[in-house]
Amino acid sequence: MINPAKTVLVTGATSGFGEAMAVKFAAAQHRIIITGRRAERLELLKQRLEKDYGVPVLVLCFDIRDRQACFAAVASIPETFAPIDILINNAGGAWGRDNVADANLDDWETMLDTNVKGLMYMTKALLPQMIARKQGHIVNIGSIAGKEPYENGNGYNAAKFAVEGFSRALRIDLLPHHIKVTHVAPGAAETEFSLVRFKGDDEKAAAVYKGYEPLTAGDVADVVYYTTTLPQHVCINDLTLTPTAQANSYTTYKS
Ligand code: NDP
Ligand code: 8X3
Repeated sequence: MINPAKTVLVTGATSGFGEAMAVKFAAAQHRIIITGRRAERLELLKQRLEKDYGVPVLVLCFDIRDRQACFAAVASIPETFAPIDILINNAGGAWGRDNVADANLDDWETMLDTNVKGLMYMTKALLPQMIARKQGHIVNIGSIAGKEPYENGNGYNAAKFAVEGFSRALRIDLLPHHIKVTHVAPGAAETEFSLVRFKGDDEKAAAVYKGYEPLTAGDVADVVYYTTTLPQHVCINDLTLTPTAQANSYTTYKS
């Protein structure tokens, strides 16, 4: 556990990694701010965290693609949750998996708006308070898709390469402010990710995780949590984690 309790803002907490990270940090007795578009899920998670761990939980329901909404949400955070110590930019996903010739431009825009621009808006909105305190930690969830491109990954590859590029640039610019920046690049993890990517096609989504043991959202949450527990003078800049069966974004050993 990190002492004393901190405030952790997790974007995209209505499912998958974000939900698991909210649980992990709440279990460690931190104040939690959870965001996403699905209000009912956020409310249920808030009730669960408050009941199970007795920590204060704030819900901010908004679309991360909306620049004004991001800044308004951050401005609405009450004193009891300020300042934010850890920002976990997790909201995102893939939409479509088509050859570049057939790829849908709306999918590309959704991926760039969500994974990249939303992450940049949230970072910009929260930076002033971190800079004022010369303290803070920003964890950006990229992907192995941002390390090595793969067939039909095009728009998602571009978005996640941008996440790593922005994270590395942030790390440099924030050095004088003593703010940590950690880029985390997970491999295949079974969440709602593939269901979103294949637009609700259960069979296609399930096939992604057949023949090997994928990561769970809990595995990713454990690793992200670890990156936030190190002494102030230690920063993990870049961390890749994959299932043991997966070597990189295009090589997985399946039985
Ligand atoms: P999920 O689909 O389970 O979760 C995605 C989260 O992002 C949801 O909470 C969703 O909330 C939120 N989100 C999506 N679009 C928006 C939006 N426009 N505004 C606000 N929130 C949004 O997927 P994962 O948990 O797997 O993914 C989390 C992150 O990890 C993503 O950035 C993904 O790219 C990345 N990743 C996933 C991997 C995997 O294999 N699963 C591997 C590597 C990286 P809501 O829909 O309620 O708005
Ligand atoms: C999600 C992992 O390999 O489907 O970022 O791109 S992958």
